[in-house]
Amino acid sequence: MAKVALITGVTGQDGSYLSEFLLEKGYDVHGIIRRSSVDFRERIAHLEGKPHFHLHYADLGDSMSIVKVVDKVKPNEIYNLAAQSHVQVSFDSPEFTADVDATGVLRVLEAVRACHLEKTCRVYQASTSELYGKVEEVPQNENTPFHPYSPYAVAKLYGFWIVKEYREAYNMFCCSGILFNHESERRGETFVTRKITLAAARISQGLQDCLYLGNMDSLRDWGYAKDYVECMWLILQNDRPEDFVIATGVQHSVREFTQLAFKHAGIELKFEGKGIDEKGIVVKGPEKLIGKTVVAVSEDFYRPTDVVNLWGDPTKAKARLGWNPAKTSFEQLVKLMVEHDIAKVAAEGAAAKVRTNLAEYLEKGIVK
Ligand code: NAP
Ligand code: F7E
Repeated sequence: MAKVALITGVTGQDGSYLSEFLLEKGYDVHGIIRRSSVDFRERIAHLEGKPHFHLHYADLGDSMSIVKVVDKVKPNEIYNLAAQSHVQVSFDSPEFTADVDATGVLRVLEAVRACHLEKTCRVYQASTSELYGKVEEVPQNENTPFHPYSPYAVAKLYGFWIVKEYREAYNMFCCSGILFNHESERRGETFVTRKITLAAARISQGLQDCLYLGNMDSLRDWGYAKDYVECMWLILQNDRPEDFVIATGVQHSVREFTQLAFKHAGIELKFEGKGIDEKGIVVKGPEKLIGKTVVAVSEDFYRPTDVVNLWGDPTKAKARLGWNPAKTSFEQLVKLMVEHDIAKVAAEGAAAKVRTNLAEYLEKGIVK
C-alpha cells in the first residue's frame, strides 16, 4: 500500500517541491491549506487534480482543525513546514509568529497523540539555522550552541525543543532538520535572493531603476530548495530519530549574490562607499545604464537585530544520510534563479504591453 504523507505549508516554496518529490516516490500526498480571498495557489497549481494529491483546510493556529485532518488522513509521515517564515516580519508580528512557529509545532505533535498515531506516524519539523543567530562558532554543526536573535528564531527554538521533548517523553519518531537558507525560482519575493534576481531581471529590461537593500555584508550558506526537500525525506527514513544540519558548507555575502545575479542579467557592477552610503554602479552592460547607480542601501531593510554569519557544516547528513550537499552550486543556483526571472519579467512585460494596447484600443473605440 502507498505510504501517506501530510504536509503543512504545502503552498510554500518547500511544500511544493516536497509534494512533487513524494508523489514521484509513490506517496499519497495530503496538504493543509488556509482559506484565502484569492484562491490561486501558484506553486502547487500544477499538482491540483492529480489522483494522489489531496488538500484539506486547516490552520496551525487551530488545534481542532489539525486533529481532524490527522485523524482523517492517518499519515505515516507528517512534514511540518507551515510557518510565518519571514524574519523581518517576525519583528512586526511577534505574537502571530510565536503562535504558528512555536505553539503550532506543539499542536501538530499533540494531534498525533490525540489520534493515537505515536507508533506509526513519523514527524519532521522544519527547523532553521536562525537558531544559531548571534553565532557562537563557525561553521555551525549539530553541537553548536543556539543563540536565537529574532522573534522568529526564538519561536523556532521552542519548536526544536518541544520536538526533542516529545521524542524522549513519548518515544515518538520526531526530528528536526536544521536547514540553512535554501532558495529557488519559487522563493518568496521579499527574501533577499529573490528580491535581487527579480530586480536584476527588471533593471536589465528597463522596468526598474534601482534595487534597495539592507545589510549587504551579511553572510549566508545558500542552497537549492529542490535538493533540500530530499533531505527532509531522508531524515524520516533514518533508522532512528535524530536532528540534522542541512547546508552546503559554502558561504557568500549578500553583495556577492547581488554582483553575480546582475552579471547573469548582463550587467557588471562595481561597489563604492560603505554602509548606508554603499552603491552598486554599472561598469559594463546596456549603454544607457553605464555609470548609473542600480543598487543602493536603505535603512528600511535593516533589522533591529541581524544574523550575519551563517555557515553550515553538513558532515553528519553526508555521512549518515548519504546526502550530497554539492548537487547544485552557488553559481548554478544564482544562474537558474536569474534565468527564470528574466523570462518571467519578459512575459509580464509582454502582458503589460497587451493591456496597454487594449486600453488604447478601448479609448479609440476599436474594441467594443
Ligand atoms: P514559505 O514559502 O514562507 O511557506 C510557508 C508555508 O506556511 C505556506 O504554505 C503558508 O501558507 C504556511 N502557513 C503560514 N502560516 C500558516 C498557518 N497559520 N497555518 C497553516 N499554514 C500556514 O516557507 P518555506 O521557505 O517553504 O519554508 C518552509 C519551512 O521551513 C518554514 O517553516 C520555514 O520557517 C522553514 N525554513 C525555511 C528555510 C528557507 O531558507 N526557506 C530555512 C530554514 C527553515 P500560505 O501560502 O497560506 O501563506
Ligand atoms: O535575509 C539581509 C538580511 O530575508 C538574508 C528564511 O527562509 O532563512 C530565511 O531567513 C540576509 C539577512 O533570509 C535585505 O538582513 C539585506 O541578513 O533572505 P532573508 P533570512 O533572514 O536569512 C532562514 C534560514 C529561515 O529559517 C527563514 O525562514 O539578507 N538583507 N538586504 C536583506 N533581507 C531581505 N529580506 N531584504 C533585503 O532587502
